[in-house]
Amino acid sequence: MSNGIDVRVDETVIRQGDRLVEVDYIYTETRENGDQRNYQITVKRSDYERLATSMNKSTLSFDKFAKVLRPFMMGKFASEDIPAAFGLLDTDHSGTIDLGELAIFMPVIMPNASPYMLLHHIQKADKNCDYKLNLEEFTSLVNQGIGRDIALGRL
Ligand SMILES: [Ca+2]
Repeated sequence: MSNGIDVRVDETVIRQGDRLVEVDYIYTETRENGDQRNYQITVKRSDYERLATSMNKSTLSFDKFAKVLRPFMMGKFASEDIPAAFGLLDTDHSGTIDLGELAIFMPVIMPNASPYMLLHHIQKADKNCDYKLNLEEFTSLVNQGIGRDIALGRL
């Protein structure tokens, strides 16, 4: 997480006409001792749709996926997008996101995300310990940069 680490996020969005074709996030993490690390996450519509079709799992459309991905990847730098992302993940409109709903976002970007790994991350923001996230808890998860940890496969 971000204790003593300065994180910079660069976002690139590529469109053809009004069709979103690729999203790209580059992180530069600078530690207190000056060490720098770079990470990149690139998702192309063509790859996403091919993988999504090949999987026997529920997935989001690429456009919805990109709307959820943005706050996940950018954390507090995309706070204004959190309510819309929450609404897309809360597919049964219960006012909370459970593990199954969160898992719908994961398979293409994080094919190896296990329910245990997701639960581990959810617990960092699940204040009332019901294994679900309400909007306030989801906002806290995103603002803490945990979405980035999940996408990069960190514990
Ligand atoms: Ca729900």
